[in-house]
Amino acid sequence: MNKKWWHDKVAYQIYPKSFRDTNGDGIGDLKGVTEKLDYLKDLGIDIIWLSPIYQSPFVDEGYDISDYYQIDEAFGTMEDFDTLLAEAKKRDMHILMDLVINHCSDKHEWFQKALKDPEGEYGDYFYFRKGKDGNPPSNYRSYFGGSAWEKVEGSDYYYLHMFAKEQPDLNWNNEKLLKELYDMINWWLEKGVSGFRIDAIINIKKDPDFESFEPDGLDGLAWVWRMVEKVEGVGELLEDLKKNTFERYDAFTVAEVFNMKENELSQFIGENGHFSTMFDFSAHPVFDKKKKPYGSTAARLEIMKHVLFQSQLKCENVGFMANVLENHDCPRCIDRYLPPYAQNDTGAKMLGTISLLFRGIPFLYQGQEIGMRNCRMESIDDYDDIGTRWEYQTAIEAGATEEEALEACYHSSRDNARTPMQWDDSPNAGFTTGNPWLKTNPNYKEINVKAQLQEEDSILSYYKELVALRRSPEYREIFTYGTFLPVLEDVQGLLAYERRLGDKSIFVFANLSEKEITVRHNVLAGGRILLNNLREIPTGEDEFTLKSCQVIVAL
Ligand code: TEU
Ligand code: CA
Repeated sequence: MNKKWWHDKVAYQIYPKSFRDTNGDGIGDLKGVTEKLDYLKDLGIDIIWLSPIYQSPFVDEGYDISDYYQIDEAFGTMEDFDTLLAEAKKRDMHILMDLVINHCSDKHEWFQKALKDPEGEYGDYFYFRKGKDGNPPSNYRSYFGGSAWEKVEGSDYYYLHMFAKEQPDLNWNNEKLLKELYDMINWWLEKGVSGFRIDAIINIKKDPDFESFEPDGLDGLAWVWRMVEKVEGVGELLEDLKKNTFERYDAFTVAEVFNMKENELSQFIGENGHFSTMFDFSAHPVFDKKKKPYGSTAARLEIMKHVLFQSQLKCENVGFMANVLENHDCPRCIDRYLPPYAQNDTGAKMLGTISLLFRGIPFLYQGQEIGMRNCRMESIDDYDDIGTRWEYQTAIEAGATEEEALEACYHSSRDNARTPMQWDDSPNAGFTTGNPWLKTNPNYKEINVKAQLQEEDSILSYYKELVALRRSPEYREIFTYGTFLPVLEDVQGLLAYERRLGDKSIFVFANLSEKEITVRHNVLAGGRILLNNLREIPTGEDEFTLKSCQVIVAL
């Protein structure tokens, strides 16, 4: 395998709106990101992915872009961005932009022109179709609920939006549009960004017939991803995209891909893949609480183990996946993945260790390193997220009480990850001196960066050690290029694996269960423990004991 500059890097996602506000308007900004670069450097971060900072009406928090060449004024200016780039470079850190090119904002100039003349030049940048017998062209339900077709007032046309109606889908069959997108991407690469996180990219290929599907809900609609799963040929579009942009700059790309077809992995990642890497979301459905068959959270953890192992093995000879526990679309990982007995510092450290030492590119999400938690909101008005609002409304319409609907949001809302970053115990967690755009989690007095920097046993101190171990000159190679081998996979409640390179091996043993576990393995016979999330030190020649949620890394 040819070595690439990004193979051994550790990445961190920033959600700029909630990271650090420097001018008191309650909205995080680019100056705030620059201010915290040293903090991130100290944590061991090499690559920073910024969620969208382009000009946007913020219907979907920046994932609706109205000008790809402008920084939204809420975040600052292009000069602020250039400063951030330069300061990052000085520290040998890389910046990734978020590339949202499946759709743009309805306020984008292209769409404004298209609306005036759906049959004209710009109309073909989008998908305008005539309705059928007074109904939309097909029965697709958008990702955020409701029809994926929006009627153009005063005409027979509808336009396609797989996400919100303010996010019209771009027509990737239009060569002129592609040229505009490629030029834009290259413009950012010329500027010095190291690559992109690529949003919702699997959706760019449409079935031109827009066939309806058997309804899968009482609304008579079918999820639009049914079309994505069925249609062929996304690969050609992705290759063309890569050849005309990323490849020319040796850029790093990490794709957000749901609904990939079986056996296509080698086309997506690896030496000749469309992307450098893509997020490993294989454990996602296991924690979807609506999917009952998986049972209790403890049972789900056990299933997660097998699913993630499968995924590790599948990509072994193909390429690198990007390992994530959190992002801006998910609840916090402690609340989401861990059973009540593990929802504590020990459990958080265990999860982090498992994820960061897997083979692949680790991605941390802001606040994960201090164990930030889901946030309770008083009413639906405290929520901002468009997806949450729809879920709440649907629950109410289905007969849930307000309390029940809010409880569901508390567990699943994307806003759980979007509350302000907790820097210290001053008002609003040191995020802003003004009114934060989204409520600050009241637990910031206990959970914040400042306190954890001072505390040797904190989650943050542990993450620093963990990242340092992964990046250390001694072990960097093995954690990057070592193969992944499951260890004692059939032992219930134990998650263990080996990373092996040449004649060197490192083992990770984690006790997922509530009870102590005796591990029949001789790693500690003459072996050495490199990392341990508890003070209790396991010993034993042929076997050793791990407390509940204890994890050790041993050599
Ligand atoms: O997410 C794509 C996507 O499929 C999500 O909508 C996902 O289904 C949902 O968040 C699960 O809760 C990306 C971005 O990450 C997301 O923030 C955007 O809203 C979306 O694209 C549209 O750009
Ligand atoms: Ca601000």
